[in-house]
Amino acid sequence: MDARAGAAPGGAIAPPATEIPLSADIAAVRETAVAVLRANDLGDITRPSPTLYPHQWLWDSCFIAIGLRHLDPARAAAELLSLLRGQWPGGMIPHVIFAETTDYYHAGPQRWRCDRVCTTAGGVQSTGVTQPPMIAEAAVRVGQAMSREDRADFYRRLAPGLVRFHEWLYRERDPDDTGLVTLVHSWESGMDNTPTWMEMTKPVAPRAVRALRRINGDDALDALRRDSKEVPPDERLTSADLFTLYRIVRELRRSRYDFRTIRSTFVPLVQDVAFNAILARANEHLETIAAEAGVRIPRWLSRSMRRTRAALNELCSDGVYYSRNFRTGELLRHHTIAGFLPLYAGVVPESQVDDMVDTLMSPRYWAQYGIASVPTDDPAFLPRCYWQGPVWVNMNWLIADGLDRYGRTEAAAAIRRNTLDVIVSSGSMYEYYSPLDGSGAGSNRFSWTAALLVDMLDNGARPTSRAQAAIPTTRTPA
Ligand code: 2M8
Repeated sequence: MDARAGAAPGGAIAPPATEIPLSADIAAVRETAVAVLRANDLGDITRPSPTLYPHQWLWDSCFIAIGLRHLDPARAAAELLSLLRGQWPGGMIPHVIFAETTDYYHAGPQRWRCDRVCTTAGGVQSTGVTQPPMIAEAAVRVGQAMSREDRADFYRRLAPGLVRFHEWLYRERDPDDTGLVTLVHSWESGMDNTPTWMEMTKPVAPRAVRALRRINGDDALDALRRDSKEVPPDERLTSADLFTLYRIVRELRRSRYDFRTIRSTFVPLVQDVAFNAILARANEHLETIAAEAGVRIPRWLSRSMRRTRAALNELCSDGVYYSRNFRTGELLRHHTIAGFLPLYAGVVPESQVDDMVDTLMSPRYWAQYGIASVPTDDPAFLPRCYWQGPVWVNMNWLIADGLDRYGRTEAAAAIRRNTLDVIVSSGSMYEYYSPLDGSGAGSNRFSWTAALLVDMLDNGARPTSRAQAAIPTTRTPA
């Protein structure tokens, strides 16, 4: 069942910030956020963080554009249009478009070698997989901040590539017309080491990793990695998991990044619930953008897009949404933040919404600071480890947006307030935060945290006075 009829219309910009003035302290935190965005700006792309992530990431750029629209709508539009530079002739928009920099990234072009094995954008180096299709959402948000003429021009430039991207998603990744697209790597989900994906990847670990695991010697691998130089290793995924992800990239490369070939390899294939929920919402926005730009959506694509909404509900069991193993059809029964994204898509039947909100607001997910990416009582929960427990600002933003459209505006406001509390009391733009004590973890000076803070503040959300009292007097410089 589709609950859209009961949901409030989405996408409208909330009351302008000018209606609710910022206190000096909050204005200073906002300035820190703006400084982070400026420092990470490489011209028409923004890197997620200055050290750990020196290139352009697909969904990062979308969240970044959502914040940048408040500062400079034209620059925000450029951020999204720049994603098309990396679009492959078949339509895929890669998850990372490599910038011209010598800065080290652990999964750089040499790991992918895309232009040696298949036809890529040419002249632009990228990875061979994609990421959650947030572009249409971001484009609509940016469009709302533009004049009618500027928006029409922006949409005309974006729409043809965006339609080709959605065509690619269905043609290449849903060849059986299930309505759900299939992912070939956890990096495509954006939630790299979430327990769902780790369950799928563990069995395909490289032989050496499996041997070391048997003798509890996985730590020996730590010396071989460089991504944990900026961030303590226990805030990242384990070395064993990382080397397994590298192995999967090798296999994808051998398959020339072609789904029909990948299907016949050992690569784990997942119909990821969060990715498909984001796609369902993106499809709605795509229709708006294409109509305004005068670009036609092929009939077959419209049919596929419609199927996604219904198919998402096949992923629900006893009121919980899960990802599904594409090969076996089994639900991957891990409770994680991904299971709440159907609220963002607006596909959760009205009768189920309050139960989901109660779960979200229960101490399992909402400890001191919500919302934990893995429930706090789950054996896999680690409060400061990446996608295995920490609070992520983008997840909170998406869920709050969905709740607004369901008319659960109080719950949405509580999530935003709580998100602002956690950022504001740290005083810095961390990649993620512990749900237990609000301490920042991962990379500091992280762009989407900064951008979404600006977006929430400029749309009128405010932290509590408790958080304002906790603002540290010395902040990490941007
Ligand atoms: C993280 O993922 C990258 C690989 O894509 C990495 O760890 O190197 C994830 O949190 C992902 O969602 C995010 O887009 C990326 C850049 O912020 O970092």
